[in-house]
Amino acid sequence: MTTAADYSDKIPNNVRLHEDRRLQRALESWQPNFLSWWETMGPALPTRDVYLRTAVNVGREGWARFGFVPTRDYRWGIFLAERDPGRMIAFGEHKGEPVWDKVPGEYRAELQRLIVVQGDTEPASVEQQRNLGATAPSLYDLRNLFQVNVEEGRHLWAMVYLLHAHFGRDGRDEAEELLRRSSGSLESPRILGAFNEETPDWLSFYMFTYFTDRDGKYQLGTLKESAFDPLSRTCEFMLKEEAHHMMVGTTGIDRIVERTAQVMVEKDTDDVIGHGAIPLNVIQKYVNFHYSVSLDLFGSETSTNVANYYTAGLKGRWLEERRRDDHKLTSDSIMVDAVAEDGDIGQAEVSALTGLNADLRREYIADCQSGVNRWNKILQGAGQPQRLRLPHMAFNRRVGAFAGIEATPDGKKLSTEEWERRTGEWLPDEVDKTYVRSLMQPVYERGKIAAWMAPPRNGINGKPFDYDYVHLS
Ligand code: BYC
Repeated sequence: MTTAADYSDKIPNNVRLHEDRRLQRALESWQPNFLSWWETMGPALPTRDVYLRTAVNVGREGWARFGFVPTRDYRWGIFLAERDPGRMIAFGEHKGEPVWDKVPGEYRAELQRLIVVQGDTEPASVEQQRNLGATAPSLYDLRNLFQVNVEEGRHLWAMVYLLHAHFGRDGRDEAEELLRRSSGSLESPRILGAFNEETPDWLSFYMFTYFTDRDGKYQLGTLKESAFDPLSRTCEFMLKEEAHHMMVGTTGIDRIVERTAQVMVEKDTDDVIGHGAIPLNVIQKYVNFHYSVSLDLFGSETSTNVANYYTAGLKGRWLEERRRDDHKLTSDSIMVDAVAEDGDIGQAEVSALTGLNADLRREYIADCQSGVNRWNKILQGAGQPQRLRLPHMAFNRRVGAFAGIEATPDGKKLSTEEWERRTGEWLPDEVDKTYVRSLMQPVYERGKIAAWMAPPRNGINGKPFDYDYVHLS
């Protein structure tokens, strides 16, 4: 049994922090730095309070409570899912051995690296979304933005806890670095590409929560399999919170497509620009952008890093225990996307271990497709023949097999000159971005919604859409 967090503690937690004074003090000395980062890099819109979910426990029943909280007083806790005392390593060369409560010396550097990369994305997304409150389409959406932001803040705490508790001096230094790097900075950018892109408008926000947060779901899913049990338990609990972020992205795009389709029907035109909605071709360009930069987050098609992580037991596969193989993969192979010597886009056979990034990316792509199918059903329901789609794997890639070539969304290779001339056909250009930004006018009136988006079907925690989810100051 785990205990509920005590919210009278400086750092609410279910890890018995009070039993380790040194660790508690170290985290308490990181806390003011986190809070000053939150003040300067977190949500810029001043609010009195927001109707938020706060994690209080990790059990099946009642793991969170809802209530109005001033965001500056939000309490970021440390939560690990319950320990399974009989848990065994499920894959790699240590398969069948008991999981580790401590970091084995030989894997220290790799584990630290994985935790730092994961940790780096969390504050990055908060930074990217900092100014969105100024243009929220409704109080409901504004509240969801803040919910996502505070939980990403908590996920940073989750990784910082691991760094402080298990990686000594190096871990503490890395925890400071996580607050020092910043999204889009020239001198010290965030580690992964997608986390240095801008999220300047709400269409981008929903695309980000759909495509980029979904990479989070898959990466956390593989770290949940880790032989390092504290990492596994942390990720298991993070995934619980992550489900809401997925919902925000999926239904956010649903509602934009729904509104666009509605206007197309009402006005009997594809050209919805004059009517305040977002045209389907612009939505498609945003899909193309966010999907392709998120594909890059999976690393290269062939990677010795990922093979080493797997063999050592540090990072598994998505739903590892459901795979029907030996969970070692030493003699297996897998087909991955590749560019042939003649420059053609094709496939190559590689060892299953080095192809694990491609394996995970494949799971991710299938999941992304399910959203596109939903949006197309909305179009179909409105009697519209147009369809959205995911661009080809090779489109707009900067990491992996296709980093060196350019291709159309259909996967046809292009020369660099042609790519440069035609990218505006496939990726948002200045005209698209300016139009989308022009729609971003705040709607802070209870029960009202911006004209470019349909209202949600349900509110939060049983409350109606027209609830006063946010009190502005
Ligand atoms: N940008 O061997 P390779 C989330 C680097 S999102 C820049 O192909 P590997 C969230 C790579 O680090 C989930 N650099 O890749 C979402 C390596 O550098 P080193 C975040 C990149 O190592 C929304 C070199 O290129 N979690 O949680 O097999 C809101 C060769 O790479 C990129 C994780 O990613 C890139 N896109 O796999 C909030 C899990 N890609 O080491 C949160 C932890 C690769 O040679 N991370 N590089 O200096 C990992 O598992 C792996 O580090 C990666 C890369 C999957 C990212």
